[in-house]
Amino acid sequence: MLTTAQQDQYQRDGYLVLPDFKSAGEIAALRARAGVIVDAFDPASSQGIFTTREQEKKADDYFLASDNTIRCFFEEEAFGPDGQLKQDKALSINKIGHAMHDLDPVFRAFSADPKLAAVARDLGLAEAQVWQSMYIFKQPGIGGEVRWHQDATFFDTTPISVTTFWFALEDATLDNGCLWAEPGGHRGPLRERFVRNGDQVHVEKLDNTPWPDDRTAVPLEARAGSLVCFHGLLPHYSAPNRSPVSRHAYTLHATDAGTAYSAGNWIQRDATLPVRGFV
Ligand SMILES: O=C(O)CCC(=O)C(=O)O
Repeated sequence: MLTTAQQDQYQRDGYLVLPDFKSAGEIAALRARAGVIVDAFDPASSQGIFTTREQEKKADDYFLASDNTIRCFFEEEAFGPDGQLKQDKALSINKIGHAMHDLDPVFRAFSADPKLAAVARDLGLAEAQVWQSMYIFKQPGIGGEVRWHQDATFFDTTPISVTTFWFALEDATLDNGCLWAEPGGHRGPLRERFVRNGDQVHVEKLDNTPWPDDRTAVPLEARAGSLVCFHGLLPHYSAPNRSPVSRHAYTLHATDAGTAYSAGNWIQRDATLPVRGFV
């Protein structure tokens, strides 16, 4: 599936952009399905917002219970001082997560793609296991920043194998908050580990290497339909979206079955919902 040059580029930079990976039809189906999920979402049922300290525990619980379900999360800036949504619900959701790829037939159809399985193999995942899906809206005006991080923080395996598959569902540009990455940064250490113990989570500091300077980061602008693949150790972030245009994206996080998946990872699976691959 990938050329030797593309594989070399991935090894060198820690990421690879594959334009025109998904068709307009596939994207339209996923976007429509996300719209239906948001439509059905009752904001009153959610504490998935972080506005006050007392709400943090509830927000943590709401987040942790989304591991193997489908839940909507608000943008942090979705609410005004009166606690009311500042704009329509459909323009207030930050993301949907985290098991649509297994639980929703439309998301499953998008995610179970032999082409994707072939790319994963070429990137070193001999037997991919897909743990998480996220539909990220990056809403116009209020789309939240995602700070520098490494995805291996959340999906620890020995040896490290997590690989991110990020699909641009709209053009991702400098204006609407495209991804930024540190080329070659995947050769650095894992800085933090996000550890779950029952309904508690904490972040372990593993390494004091500072996050890259924003000035050395490169923007990963991507046309709708592009697939951006990146290594689990690659430091990356995305800026807030202050533009009038949304930046929808869909991501999948996969590890290799031949590695040891940490019991401390926040998403675990059992026989009721076994982890699956791309096909
Ligand atoms: O889409 C974004 O803005 C951030 C996504 C991301 O960091 C990830 O999928 O790991």
